[in-house]
Amino acid sequence: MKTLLIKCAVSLGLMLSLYALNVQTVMAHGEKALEPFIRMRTIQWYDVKWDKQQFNVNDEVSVSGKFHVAEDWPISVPKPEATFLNISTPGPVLIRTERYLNGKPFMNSVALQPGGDYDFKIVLKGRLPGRYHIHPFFNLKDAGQVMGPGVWLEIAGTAADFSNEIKTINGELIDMESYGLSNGIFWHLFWGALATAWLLWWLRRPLFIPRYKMLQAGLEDELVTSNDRLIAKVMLVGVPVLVLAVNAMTIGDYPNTIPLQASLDRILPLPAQVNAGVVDVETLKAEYRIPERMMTFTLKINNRSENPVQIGEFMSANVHFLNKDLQASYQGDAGTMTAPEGLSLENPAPIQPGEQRTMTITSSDALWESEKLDGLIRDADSRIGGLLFLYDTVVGERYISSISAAVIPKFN
Ligand SMILES: [Cu+2]
Repeated sequence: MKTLLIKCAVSLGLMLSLYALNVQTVMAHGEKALEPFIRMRTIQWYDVKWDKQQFNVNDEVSVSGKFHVAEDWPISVPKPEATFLNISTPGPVLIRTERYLNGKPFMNSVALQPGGDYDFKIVLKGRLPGRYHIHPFFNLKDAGQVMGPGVWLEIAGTAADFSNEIKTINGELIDMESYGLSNGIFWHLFWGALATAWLLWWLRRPLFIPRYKMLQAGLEDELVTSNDRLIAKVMLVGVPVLVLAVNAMTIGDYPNTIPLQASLDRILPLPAQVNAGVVDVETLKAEYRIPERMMTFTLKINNRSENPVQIGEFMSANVHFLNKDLQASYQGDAGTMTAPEGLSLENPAPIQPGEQRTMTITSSDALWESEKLDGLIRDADSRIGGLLFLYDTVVGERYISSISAAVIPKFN
């Protein structure tokens, strides 16, 4: 007994110390758990921005940005026919008040078109004070969650100040924090009490064996008394009558209601950019060198624009590999998921107008490993996908290409 206790204490202590060592993993809340090919080749987020990251309870905060739905959608992932754009939070620390896709408000799940680009905006309101790690994310039906870039939000103030008042379609002002709460609790307790009473009515008497014996002795008529029959009849009639009566009362009290919506919103992708197809990028080959944590792409670039263009960034699964010679063009926040010198070009000279160039680019950083993207080479689907950002440094135009290729691993 004593040794068992010591063993328990030791393993608990070990678990706790591992926990303390592993803060990074604990904070990662599973965003790396999804297979790399799902994170890299489904929803490709870019230009995601928060309007502020420090605010008070009751203040509004919004996150907006864009995402590309990969053309090279993995064969084993169901097509994005029902997806839900949401915000991952540690509990109800914010409430969502508005949500837009391509400028259109939407309430339900939405079907996305592979190859399309979308613009989103979510408006939230601070509810509980604290410091929280928050991501926008897409729930893909039957596939899982694809996280957008995460940030830390600091909400100041006191929880008691939070108010969530809305005006209903009948013009009534209600507080969503407490509206209908007592009614909900009452009905749960009521049906719970009725069900318990019904069970107890039968359970208070001798149960299986005595009743079985009575059945064997031919006394089945005495097993169910006239009181039992009466109560059963009252239940049989009373419960449906009560449900229908209360339902009729509710309809009388609230004649104008909107049913819970279960339809699918149809929102088309943004119209193709004016500059779509002006700069063409084709991926010929991708190789991953495991010891160096280095992905090399062989690309065929065709510049049909009027100005020279340069490759500025490769982005996949929210990891940004930047060309160190062209960093001014990067608009995002250089947070933890950015390799500021992660991208190097075999030929750094700008691609001239009308030029067709086959070249290799190399993205190397420990992020391939720490973000568990290198697990790709052990997947049954070892294809990579991501966005390549090219910049026209003369007029500041940006060209985005979704690239994808099968990855050949090099083990040494
Ligand atoms: Cu996170």
